[in-house]
Amino acid sequence: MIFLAILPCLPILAIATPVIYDGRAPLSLTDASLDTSTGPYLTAVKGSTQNASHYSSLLGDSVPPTPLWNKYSSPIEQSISITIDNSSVFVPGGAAPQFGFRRTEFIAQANGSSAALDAIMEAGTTVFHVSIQVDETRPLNLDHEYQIVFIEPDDGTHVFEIQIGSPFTNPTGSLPAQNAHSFKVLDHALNVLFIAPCSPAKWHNFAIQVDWNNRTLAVLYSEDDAQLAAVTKVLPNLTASLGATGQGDFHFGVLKLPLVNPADSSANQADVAHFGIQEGTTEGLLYSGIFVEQVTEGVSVGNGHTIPQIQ
Ligand SMILES: *[C@@H]1O[C@H](CO)[C@@H](O)[C@H](O)[C@H]1NC(C)=O
Ligand SMILES: *[C@@H]1O[C@H](CO)[C@@H](O)[C@H](O)[C@H]1NC(C)=O
Ligand SMILES: *[C@@H]1O[C@H](CO)[C@@H](O)[C@H](O)[C@H]1NC(C)=O
Ligand SMILES: *[C@@H]1O[C@H](CO)[C@@H](O)[C@H](O)[C@H]1NC(C)=O
Ligand SMILES: CC(=O)N[C@H]1CO[C@H](CO)[C@@H](O)[C@@H]1O
Repeated sequence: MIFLAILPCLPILAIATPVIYDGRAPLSLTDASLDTSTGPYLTAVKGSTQNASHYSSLLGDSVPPTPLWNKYSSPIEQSISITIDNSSVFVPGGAAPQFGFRRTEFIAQANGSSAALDAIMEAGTTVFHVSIQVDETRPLNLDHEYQIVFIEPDDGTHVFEIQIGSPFTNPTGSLPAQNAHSFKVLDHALNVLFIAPCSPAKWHNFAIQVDWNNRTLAVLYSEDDAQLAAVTKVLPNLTASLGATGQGDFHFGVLKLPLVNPADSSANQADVAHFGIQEGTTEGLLYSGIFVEQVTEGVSVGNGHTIPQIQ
């Protein structure tokens, strides 16, 4: 009896809400599966001259994933390293190489299709979970804008976005911009909803609750093993489109915008995808804790706990 009395209260490890997409890299996933886009990620958005495993890798037990979903048991996932270098020039099918950007992004997919997943993941009210840690061996240059998590419908807008660095401006403003060193969560109209200082060696845990019918957003946040808590109210996001037009691929990774090149024509200076200054350095971020859930049974906040949908 005494034994029972002193046992700690063990939390329930299962996530209660239906998980629609689980992007927590299984321990069995290998870099070879990244090359072939086998598994939870489509890895096509990268430099055209190298395989995906040149730009991204699975970290096994070398960098523990966010403790939020991995604290009370052996990790259920491995962290992912996503990097860019000067060869990270994406060539969209049939279009001009994007010499203005450097980018490596993973896209959520299920059964080899992102579109089929989008239709399920982007209906009703769903919550997008992602944890981010800086890669201290490959620091970002925060004079640039980095778009690191977003949902992109066909019109190229973002339903929401997580950004770090100095927002691109033409002409270039004073650098680094205010809050360049913080993560920013933006709505579809690019209003900043939430700012989180970026600290080394910490997991920054974000969750974005999206109501796809009423077009609202709410943001939850925590660091390391602290439970997620709402950091905004439910906010309107009415510039986003309704229905299939408003659905798009769920991206995470490193998309680095250029700085304006004073030597370019004014038309080219405004063409961020194809022109501008890039240093060509190797830079990266670490990801874990990626999944999408329905809110029918609440929002998972970590350590086995859920809270009701943010109202
Ligand atoms: C990409 O991977 C394939 C299959 O392993 C290999 O044959 C090819 O040489 C690799 N390409 C580069 C650029 O390393
Ligand atoms: C980076 O790549 C661009 C485009 O291919 C090239 O013009 C530039 O010289 C390269 N920069 C470095 C530092 O290698
Ligand atoms: C993927 O396939 C499984 C097994 O057939 C199915 O249960 C699941 O709904 C599919 N997911 C999507 C997004 O199509
Ligand atoms: C969504 O909007 C409908 C009416 O447009 C309203 O009845 C409902 O309460 C709203 N739901 C939320 C979660 O705001
Ligand atoms: C936070 C916020 O209110 N964001 C925007 C959501 O969409 C509407 C469009 O109607 C904007 O006016 C809001 O600023």
